[in-house]
Amino acid sequence: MALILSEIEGHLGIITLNDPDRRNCLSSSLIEEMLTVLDHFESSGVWVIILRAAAGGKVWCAGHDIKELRRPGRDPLTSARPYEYLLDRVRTYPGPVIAMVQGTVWGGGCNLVLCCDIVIGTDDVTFAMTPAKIGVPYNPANLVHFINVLGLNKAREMFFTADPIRASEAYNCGLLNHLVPVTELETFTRGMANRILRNAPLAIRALKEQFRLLSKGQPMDAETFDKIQAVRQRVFDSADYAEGVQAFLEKRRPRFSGR
Ligand code: YXS
Repeated sequence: MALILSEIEGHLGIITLNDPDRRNCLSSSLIEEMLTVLDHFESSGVWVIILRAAAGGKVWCAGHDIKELRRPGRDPLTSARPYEYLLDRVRTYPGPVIAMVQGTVWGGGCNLVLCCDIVIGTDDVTFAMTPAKIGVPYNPANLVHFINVLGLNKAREMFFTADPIRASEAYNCGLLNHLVPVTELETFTRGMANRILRNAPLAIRALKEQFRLLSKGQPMDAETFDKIQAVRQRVFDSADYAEGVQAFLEKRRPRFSGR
């Protein structure tokens, strides 16, 4: 079964996450399929994309495939990983990507949503950032997006508590552009995609690239980069990171020791 479904309607492309058994977690095979679809969309003249999950699932995306996370002692979030490449592909796709979300969104799934240009969700949607729950050393390149969108304090709360943010909260802090009833989600999202499609694609492409470049973090000096890497390495070398992953595999609560 395909983990990603795709359709093209004129200049509109639709991508559907379709691995409900594994709660649409971002396995390397799902990512590979999605990258293939994005390449196909680009070469087929798709100007606007809607990214959604197959109807009926309670989980929109369960985040990284925890079973594929690199073992302790290795950075689990290096930029060479296919996941980082996917985020970059979504951010730099030459046209807006609209996330159409319902249900729960976890960890790397939240980051994927944040990389989209517009986010439309229903009132049952929740977003949870989970690295602290698993013991993962989050990386600065991705943290910047959360700070940009949520603001520093809300981002801190979301990461420190790992509590899910409800739809109304996500709307109030700007993570969701629109909050719509579930029965109107598809019509509303398609309506917006069609309004964008009536506008000049080259102008929109240039706008998207400018928004991306203007919202990047400040350049980082070598000393700051080294300090951040050292802080993160302490985490991925830790017994707690090993415990976080092991607890997920054993379907139990992790017992963190701070070592
Ligand atoms: O037991 P089987 O083989 O059927 O598989 C189960 C789960 O193991 C699998 N699954 C996952 N496998 C790998 N990675 C995942 N993230 C993942 N999530 C789920 O799917 C099968 C069904 O899961 P189950 O029985 O737990 O479903 P449920 O409906 O009772 O609960 C759904 C969830 C989403 C609440 C639950 O599966 C869950 O808590 N998943 C993990 C959510 C999470 O913590 N995601 C963050 C992943 S780590 C990440 O994204 C970054 C590293 S970070 O955190 O830094 O951003």
